[in-house]
Amino acid sequence: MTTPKDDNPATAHPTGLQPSPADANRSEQAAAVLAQEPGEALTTNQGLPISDNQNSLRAGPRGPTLLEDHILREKIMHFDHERIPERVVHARGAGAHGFFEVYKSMSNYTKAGFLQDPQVKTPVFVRFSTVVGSRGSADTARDVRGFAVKFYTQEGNFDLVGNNMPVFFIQDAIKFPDLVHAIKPEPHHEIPQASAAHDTFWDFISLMPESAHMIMWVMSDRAIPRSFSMMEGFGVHTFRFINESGKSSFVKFHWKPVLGVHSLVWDEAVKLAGKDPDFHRRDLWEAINQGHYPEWELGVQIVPEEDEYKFDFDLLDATKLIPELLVPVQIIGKLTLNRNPDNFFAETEQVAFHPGHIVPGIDFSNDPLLQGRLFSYTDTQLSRLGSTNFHEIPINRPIAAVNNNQRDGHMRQTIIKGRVSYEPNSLGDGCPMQQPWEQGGFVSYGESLEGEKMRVRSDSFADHFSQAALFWRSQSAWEKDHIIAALLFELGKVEVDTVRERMVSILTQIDKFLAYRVAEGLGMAVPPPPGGAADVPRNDGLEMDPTLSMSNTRKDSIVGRKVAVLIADNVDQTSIHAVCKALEAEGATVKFIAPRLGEIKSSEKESIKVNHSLPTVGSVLFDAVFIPGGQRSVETLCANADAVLFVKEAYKHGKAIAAHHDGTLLLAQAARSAGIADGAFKGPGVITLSPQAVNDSFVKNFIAAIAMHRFTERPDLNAIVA
Ligand code: HDE
Repeated sequence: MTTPKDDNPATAHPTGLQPSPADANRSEQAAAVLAQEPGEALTTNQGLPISDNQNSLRAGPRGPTLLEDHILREKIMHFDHERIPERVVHARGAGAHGFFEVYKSMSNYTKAGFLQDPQVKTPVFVRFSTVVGSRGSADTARDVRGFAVKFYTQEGNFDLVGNNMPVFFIQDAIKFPDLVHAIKPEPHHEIPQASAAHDTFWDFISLMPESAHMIMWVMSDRAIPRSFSMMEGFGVHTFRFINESGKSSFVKFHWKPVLGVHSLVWDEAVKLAGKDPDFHRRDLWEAINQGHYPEWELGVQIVPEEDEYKFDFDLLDATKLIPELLVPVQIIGKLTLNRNPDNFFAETEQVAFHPGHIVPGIDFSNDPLLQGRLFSYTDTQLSRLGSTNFHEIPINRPIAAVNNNQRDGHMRQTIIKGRVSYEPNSLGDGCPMQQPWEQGGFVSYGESLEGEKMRVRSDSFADHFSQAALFWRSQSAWEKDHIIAALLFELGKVEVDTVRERMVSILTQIDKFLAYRVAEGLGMAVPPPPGGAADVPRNDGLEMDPTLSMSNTRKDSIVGRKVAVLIADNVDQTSIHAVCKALEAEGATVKFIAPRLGEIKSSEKESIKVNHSLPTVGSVLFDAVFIPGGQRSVETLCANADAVLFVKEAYKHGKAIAAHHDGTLLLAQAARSAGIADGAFKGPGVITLSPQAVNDSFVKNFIAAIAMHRFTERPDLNAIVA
C-alpha cells in the first residue's frame, strides 16, 4: 500500500489531517519511495492496512499524541519486547541450512535411519558460535567455537551439539556453572568481554588440573580459526551406536573440513576484532552466496563395547580424546551448507539444540558431563524462548510427525482436534501408540548397571596431564611458539602473582621446556610441581599423534581464500587479467583495493571498479596480496602509508604475496619500512617476477603459496614492526 498521490494537500491524508510542512520537505528519494507503484500492504499485526507510517496520531499538528493511537502503541510495544535473553553461553553465533549424505550404510553399527542410505539427503541447520562473548562481541576472540548440527531426520531430530575442540575443561557437569562464572566477565565491573585473559578464569583453571588438556587446545591457534569452514568439529563425548539387533559400540563423532584446518595468527585476530567484528559470520554468508558451499566430512571412531577398558584413559572422561593413531577416524558422510537463513532471529537465534535429541540407533554413554547436559538444554530453552512449545518454532520443528498428548502452554501453535489427550485410551482407537524397537520406537540401551549411590570421581579420570603433553609434543615448532605466546598474553594479563605461579606449576607437568619459556616470559622462576616436590605420576603412552597438528592439514586448495589486489591509476591491466582469472578459477575471491573508491584507469585505459578503499580495509581481511605492475600505480602506492602497511602486515602474518614487475618496488618499500635494510623480505611465500609478462609458473607458484595458508616459519617475522 502506498501513500495516495494527491496534489491537493487538504485531501492527501485519508486521516483528514493536514500534511505537515516537514512532509513537504522530504527528500526526493523519500518521495520517490512513497510514490512507488502499489505493492504489498503495510499492516498492523491484526492485518489492518496502515495509511500513514510517518506520523503518530496527535491533537493538531503540534499537539500531544493521543492515547487512542493503537497503531503507534502496537508498534512500540512490539519493539520494546524485541530482545529475548541471550544464550548464557554460546550467545554469539551464525547459522546456515544444508544437507547431510551418508557415503555407505552404517547398518553394521547403528540403525539410525539417516545413516543407512547414500541416496537420502537429510536436511540440516548448523549454528557456529563463540562461547564466552555476548551477542554483540567480536568473532575472532580467543575461544572455543560451538559447532551444533540439527539433522531433521525421518525418525525425529538428531542434534549433534559439539565444539571445534575434541575435549572439554571439566569432567563433571556440576563444575560447569563455576567454569562459566570464572570465564565470563568479572561480575563487579563486567570486564573483560569475550576474553579469557583475566584473573578469575586463570584462578579457577589453576585450581582445576583436569582442565590442563583443554587449556592446551584453547591456547593453540585452534581457538582463532580462519573460518568456520576451516575448523574441525567434535561431538566430544563418547556416544553409543546400536544396530538393529541391539548390539552396541562406543562412538566419537568428528567433522573434518574439506578445506583443511586453518587458523588466524593472534595479531590478525586482535586487529580483525576492530576492522570487522563479523569476520567469521560474513565469511560464511559470502561463501554460501558465492556458491562456495562449506563442506565437512563426518567421521566416526568406533570402539567395540568389549574394548571399553582397553585404553589408558577412560572413554567416559570428556577431558580425553581417543588418539586417531589408536582408533582411526572412518569417514562416513558429508555435510554441505548451501543456504543462508532468511531471518537471523527466526532461525539462528531461535534454534534450540539439545544433546538429548537423539534417534533410535544412537544413545548416550555415562560420561558425567554429557549426563548433566541432558538436563540443561531443555531447561535453558524455557527461559530463553519462553515456552515449552519452543519445538513448534519453524526452525525447531521436526520433519517427522509429532503425535503425543502434551497440550497447551504459552504460544501453542498446533491446533489438535478431538477430545482424547491421554493414553491409554479407547475413544481415540488407542492413538497415538507406543512403537516397539522393531517398528522404529526408541528404546534405551539396556546397559547393566550396579553400584552404590555416591559423589565420587572414578580413579580412571585421574590422569590430567598425559594427553595435554601428547598434544604439546604433537605440535610443530611454530604451533608451540604460538601456544607460548598465547600463554604469555593470557597470564600476562593476570594481576595476582599466585594465580600465575599456580598456572605455571601446572605447565611443569605438561612439559618442562614449555613451563620454562612461559616462566621466563612472565619474569618469574619456574615453580615446583603442583602440591609439592614430586611430579604427578602419569602414563605417557604415545609419543605423538600427527593428526593433532594443523601443520599436517590439507594445503592444496585455495577455495574460499580472499586475495587483495593493490592498484592505483595506470596499473598494468594485462597481469591483472592473467592472475585474477586463474585465482577465481581455483575458487578464490579477488578484491581490488585502491587509495580511493570509484574507478581506476589502467595504463591500457580500461576502467577497473574499486571494491574497497585502503582506509576502509586492512590486510587482515585477506589471505594473500597481489601487487601488479605499472610504474605510476606503484609509485602512488609506495607513497601511501596504508598501502605500505598493508604489504608489511601481510608479510608479518605469513601470507602469500605476489608482485609483478614494478610491483616489487612496493614490496621493497614495505620491507624497508619494516626495518629490513636491504629491502628484501627473506621468507618463503613471496613470489616475484620482473620484468617479463606474467607466465604460468608465476601464477601457479602464487596459487600454491596461498594454499599453504600461512608461512609462519618466515625467519624475519619477529623483527617486523606492523
Ligand atoms: Fe553446552 N550449553 N553445556 N556444551 N553448548 C549451551 O544451551 C551446558 C558443553 C554447546 O548454537 C546452552 O541453548 C552444560 C559441551 C554448544 O545454540 C546451555 C554443559 C559442549 C552450544 C548449555 C555444557 C557444549 C551450547 C546455552 C556441561 C561440546 C550452543 C544455550 C555439562 C560438546 C548451541 C543453549 C547453539 C549451549 C549447557 C558443556 C556445546 C546452557 C550444563 C561439553 C555448541 O544449555
